[in-house]
Amino acid sequence: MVGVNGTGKTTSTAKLANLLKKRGKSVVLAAADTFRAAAVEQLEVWSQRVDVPVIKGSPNADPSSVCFDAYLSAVAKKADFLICDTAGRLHTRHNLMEELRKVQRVVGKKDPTAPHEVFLVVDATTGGNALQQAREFHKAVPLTGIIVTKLDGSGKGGILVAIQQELGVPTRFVGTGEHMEDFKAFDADEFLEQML
Ligand SMILES: Nc1nc2c(ncn2[C@@H]2O[C@H](COP(=O)(O)OP(=O)(O)OP(=O)(O)O)[C@@H](O)[C@H]2O)c(=O)[nH]1
Ligand SMILES: [Mg+2]
Repeated sequence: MVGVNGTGKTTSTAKLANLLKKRGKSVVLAAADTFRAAAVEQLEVWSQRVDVPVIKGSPNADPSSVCFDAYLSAVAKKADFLICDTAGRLHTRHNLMEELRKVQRVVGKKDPTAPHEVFLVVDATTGGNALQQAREFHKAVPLTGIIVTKLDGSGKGGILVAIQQELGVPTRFVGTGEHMEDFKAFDADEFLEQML
């Protein structure tokens, strides 16, 4: 999970874990936001609600090492999915975008096909800046999908159309509130109905 600050990465990580678990899949979470002290705790609280294990590192640990350890742990547990919650970062900050590339490289050492998905979490109320975010993140770590959050707010998420058109990155999930169940697979027809 990648994205700028406060878009809903941690919440979406937990919601997605919950969705997968309900479908009978086993999930492990990686607390790769080692930047903010409260971030690990936030993910831990969610993981208890969802009832999935969370792998964390020491404070200020390199996020790529947390993801690497989490990968090994997920494989040892024979988990179906590992979801890594990364720290919010501005798409204009080169060094922070490099950090994401490193996560990808390090996880890729064990499995060159990993990460199998990279989801950019965008806030529906952001408007046109979401396209710029998508461009920059896509350059750093090729995105496989978008999760659009806060569709329960004032934003309608029209920018998703531009992201799909320009970058070919499809929207995969939508967040429609702060609760665990406020999350579902993206439905283009339903989305269009709401836009019009
Ligand atoms: N209304 C609404 N609020 C949401 C949704 N998704 C997340 N939020 C709220 O947005 C705020 C930020 O969510 P987080 O999951 O902490 O966002 P984050 O991207 O992990 O933030 P950083 O790690 O600080 O970058 C929280 O108050 C969430 O409850 C959504 O779909 N709808
Ligand atoms: Mg977070």
